[in-house]
This record gives sequence, C-alpha cells and structure tokens, in this order.
Amino acid sequence: MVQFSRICFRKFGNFVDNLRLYVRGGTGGMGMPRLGGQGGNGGDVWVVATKNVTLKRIKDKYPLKRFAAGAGVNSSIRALKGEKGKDQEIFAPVGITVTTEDGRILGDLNAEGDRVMVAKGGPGGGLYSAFEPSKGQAKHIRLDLKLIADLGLVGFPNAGKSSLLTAMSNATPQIASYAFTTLKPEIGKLMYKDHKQISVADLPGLIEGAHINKGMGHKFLKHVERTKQLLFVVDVCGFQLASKTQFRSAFEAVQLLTKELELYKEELVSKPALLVVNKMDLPEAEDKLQELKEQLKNPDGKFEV
Ligand SMILES: Nc1nc2c(ncn2[C@@H]2O[C@H](COP(=O)(O)OP(=O)(O)OP(=O)(O)O)[C@@H](O)[C@H]2O)c(=O)[nH]1
Ligand SMILES: [Mg+2]
Repeated sequence: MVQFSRICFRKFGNFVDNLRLYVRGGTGGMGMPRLGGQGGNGGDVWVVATKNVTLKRIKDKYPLKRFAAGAGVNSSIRALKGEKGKDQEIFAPVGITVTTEDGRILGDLNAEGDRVMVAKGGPGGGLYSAFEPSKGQAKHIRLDLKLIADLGLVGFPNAGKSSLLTAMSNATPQIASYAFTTLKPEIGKLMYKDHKQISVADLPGLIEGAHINKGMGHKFLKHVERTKQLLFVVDVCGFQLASKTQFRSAFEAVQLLTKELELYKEELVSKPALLVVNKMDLPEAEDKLQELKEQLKNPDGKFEV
C-alpha cells in the first residue's frame, strides 16, 4: 500500500525547463574605400554547454535575456584589415536542444564543451560591398531541457521505486532486495481514464553524498534534472545501506534526499514533488507513518547530518 502526502518546498514550482533568448551577431566594421581596406566581421553568438549552469541561473543573471556580440573594427590606415568583433558565449546546461522560434533545430548540446553558433556576425565592409558593413543576424532562440519523463522516482536504494513503477505502469523493471538494482532509468507509461498519458522514470537509488559524486551520484542526479516533477519514495521503516553506515528513519530519508538534490543543484528542490511512503504492509508501519507525519509537520530542530 502506498500513501501520498505533499512536501512543501520553499520555492515550490519555479523550476525552469525552457528559456527564450534574443541573440544578435555584431555589426561588421567599415571598409576604407580610399585604400581598399576591409572592415572586421562582427562577432558571433554561441551557446556553450557548461557544467553547473541551469536555465534558471541564466534567467536570473540576465533578466533582459538579450545577448549581443561585439562589432567588427573599422578599417583604418594603421590596420587596413579591421579585427573581428568579440564573440559572445552563452553558458548553458548540458542536455539541451537549441531551436529557432519556429522550431528549427540549431543544435543539441549533449556533452560539456559542445557549442552551437546561434547568430553570425555581419561581414565587414570591403571591395564587394561598396565598403559598407552588414548587420549581424538577429533572432529569438529557445533553449529546451531534454526531459526524459514527466515524473521521476527519487529515493534511497531499495525503497521500492521499481516495484512502484511496475505497479502503476506497463514497465517491467528489475526488482530485488538489494541496493542498486536499477542502474539506468527505465521509463513507464501511465494512461488515465480520459486517455491522458504521463511518463514515469524509475531512477537509480541515491545515497548520502551523491552530490559529491558518491555512488555514481552525479550520473544519477543528472537524470533527476531531466524530469518535470518528482516522486520521492521512502521506506516507512527507514533505510540502512550497509552495516557500517548509519540507519536513517523515513523522516531522515526525506530530509537527506532533498538535501542531496539541493546541494547538487539548488533549483532541483523547486520542482513540484510528492512523497510516497512505501512498504506500508510491514509490521508497525502505521505507527511509523504517524510519527513521520508529525515530524514532517514540525521539521525544525530534529535533524542533524
Ligand atoms: N514489504 C514490501 N516490500 C516491498 C514493497 N515495495 C518493494 N518492496 C521490496 O523492496 C525491495 C526493493 O524493491 P525495488 O523496487 O527493487 O527497490 P528500488 O527502490 O527500485 O531499489 P534500487 O533500484 O536498488 O534503487 C524488493 O525486495 C521489493 O520486493 C512494499 O510495498 N512492501
Ligand atoms: Mg530499482
């Protein structure tokens, strides 16, 4: 049996999964008719995949959402060929698709360092343009986070995430009574009576220290980034990874999971989320659930890591 209750997050619901930006390449530099001089080309605008950046951070840092590259340098007597304008780089998260406003794909950024040019600078003035420079390209672009599912199951290993997905969808992930059974996301589809469909991703279990990459933490947390909403799954009886590690109650599990997400990327805790308290058939589960509910109502001062 599964019980649902809501977790109230501080910044509930402002996760950003797409962003519209205005980009403009630099204008070219003037040519010099008298000496046949060539103006420099305008700089280009690039989107560059970078670690530790989120769309929300771009939005907060650049509220105008406008990015323009530098103008090309005019041809002069000292430098007949003017220098190229400065390129503008927009640092964006890994795992996004860059499109024009009408949906044409400009590029996919799948790995750190991948880059795509989104607005070319205008050519400088020269012999073939009557020494008149051109303006750079200007357009709106969209950055879309590539989501793998609407809902992601997040929990410590062995909490019952794969069992839950099996119970509510057509998927048949592997289930076993040891930690780290699931090593890569498995997607299940859920169909409602009105034929609406949502996709649910069974994700690998997280452990304490996942944010500093313990237990392949970063690889696993990356999947969490790519779901729209989260479903936290905790074992009502708590969890202990190994005899050497500390036992964690269901309440501590909830706290630790949110903490791991927050320490990895703060925005992750602003995704809409629900809590599933699992394994309600175990002895004393009702009492433990009551205790958990009390603790969730008054979360302060009861927890130290
Ligand atoms: N008693 C009881 N056992 C359950 C329940 N749900 C899952 N289990 C058991 O818990 C164990 C772990 O289940 P999984 O679904 O593989 O857990 P998981 O969260 O996917 O684990 P990882 O993939 O390792 O992260 C299995 O032995 C399941 O049979 C439940 O509601 N009640
Ligand atoms: Mg699993």
